[in-house]
Amino acid sequence: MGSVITAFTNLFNTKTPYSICMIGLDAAGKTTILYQMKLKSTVPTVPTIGFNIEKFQVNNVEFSCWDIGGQDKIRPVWCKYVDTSDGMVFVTDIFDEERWVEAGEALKSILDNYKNKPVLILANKADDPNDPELENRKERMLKTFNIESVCDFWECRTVSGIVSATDNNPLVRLLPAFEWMVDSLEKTHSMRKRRQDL
Ligand SMILES: Nc1nc2c(ncn2[C@@H]2O[C@H](COP(=O)(O)OP(=O)(O)OP(=O)(O)O)[C@@H](O)[C@H]2O)c(=O)[nH]1
Ligand SMILES: [Mg+2]
Repeated sequence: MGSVITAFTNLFNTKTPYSICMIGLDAAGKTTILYQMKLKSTVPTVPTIGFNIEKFQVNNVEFSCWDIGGQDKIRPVWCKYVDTSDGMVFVTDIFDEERWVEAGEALKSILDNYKNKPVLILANKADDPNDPELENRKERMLKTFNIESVCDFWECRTVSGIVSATDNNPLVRLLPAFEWMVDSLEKTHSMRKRRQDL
């Protein structure tokens, strides 16, 4: 009975869904994160040829999340999905240093036409939250991306999409990252509304 009441309460408390788009190089971990958020478990994945779309909730806010394949032949269609989304999540492998330049260029090519919308960078595969080198690695990655020069509405969090020996609950870091997206979308939404009301 309790769970029926909770489900009913959640139904009426759910706010307008936001559409977000998750992009990033192939094998960065986008699909893994999508299903971790939706199913709260680690699922086996295959490379995404095209896209997946799923809904999940963060604090009663519903996200409709597009997960677009990252192989180079699919990247030209990213902008089509990004343009119609309220916010963008860029997933990158924090340990694949050899591909940071490629990832940064792919991100920049999208940001050229993407203004005033929040960008959440998930530095993924940071499986050990206590790794003392993580922050330094993140800073070096962002420096390679040269993010400051191309975007002023962004946040970067180190996360892991999987349950591992060093992280038995990836949602502990994933949830606050998506909460940043919720807050940012609500801010931009109310700013836009205020401008329309003027
Ligand atoms: N160690 C570790 N492996 C991960 C993590 N996230 C994903 N993986 C693994 O990385 C591989 C690629 O993950 P996917 O989620 O399919 O990557 P993707 O970004 O969706 O790739 P495309 O669909 O090709 O664009 C899989 O073997 C995952 O199990 C993580 O946080 N840590
Ligand atoms: Mg995928």
